Amino acid sequence: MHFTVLTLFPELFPPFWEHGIIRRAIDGGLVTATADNIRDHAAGRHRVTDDRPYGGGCGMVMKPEPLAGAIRAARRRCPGARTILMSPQGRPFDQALAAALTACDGLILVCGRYEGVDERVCVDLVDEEISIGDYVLTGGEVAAMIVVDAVTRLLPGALGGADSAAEDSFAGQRLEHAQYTRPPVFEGQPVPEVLLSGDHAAIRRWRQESALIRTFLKRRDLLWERPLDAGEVAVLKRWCAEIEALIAAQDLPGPGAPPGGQQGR
Ligand code: 9D3
Repeated sequence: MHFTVLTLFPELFPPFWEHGIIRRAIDGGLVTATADNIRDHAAGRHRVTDDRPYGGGCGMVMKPEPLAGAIRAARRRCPGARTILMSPQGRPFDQALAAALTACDGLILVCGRYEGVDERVCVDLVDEEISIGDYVLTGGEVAAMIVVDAVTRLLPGALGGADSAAEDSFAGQRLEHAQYTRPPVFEGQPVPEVLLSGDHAAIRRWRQESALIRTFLKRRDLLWERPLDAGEVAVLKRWCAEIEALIAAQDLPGPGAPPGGQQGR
């Protein structure tokens, strides 16, 4: 995968891709990454890249010529690349879009600054516009880093075997189960006993339950996006039965006992 970022601030990028998994992907020949300065394609002694908007209004617009020059130069170097404009008007970026982009030969990520980009560049030279979410940034650079980051870790070989990207919880519309490492008790909080038991089937069941209940509490919307599997239905029925028993116990004189004994979670 060849990433080319077109930006007025290319110096932001080397610190980003010279570390961690992206660095390893570059060293391993899986990825190339360059950041080109759009200003290098601007004309005149002052290399101006912005201008006032036709029709008036505050703020500046990115001039089309430097952007077009930068995009065409990047395409000459990587003819198979897809040209993506980072833009608040773009398609919302998500895990499925990240996975789809791994099929590209290269990505040319165009970062806007100022109030926006001359529309004629978008129409002629951009294949797709991507937004990273409904909040306002100062430019597309951080958004481009997010796309490079999410796509790179999905490339076969980028994570190095053990941690398969296919196991990502977001790919399955579930949050991750709770995680623990040593020490066994931290500031009075113990690690759930089952995780120390060595009973791998019980640990798998506990993790599935933890993932499901955390998703129910933190991101209930995800549970409506794909059907529950049989194991998940069984977990919810058990919780449901216990909640109903708890409510029913309130109608009895005195405190009721939980049916399965106290099971802290
Ligand atoms: C006043 C109208 N603004 C649109 C919401 C103008 C404007 C603000 C900020 C135009 C561009 C920008 C800079 N943002 C990006 O370049 C950007 C972005 C974003 O702001 N949010 C989410 N995703 C992205 S991708 C690029």
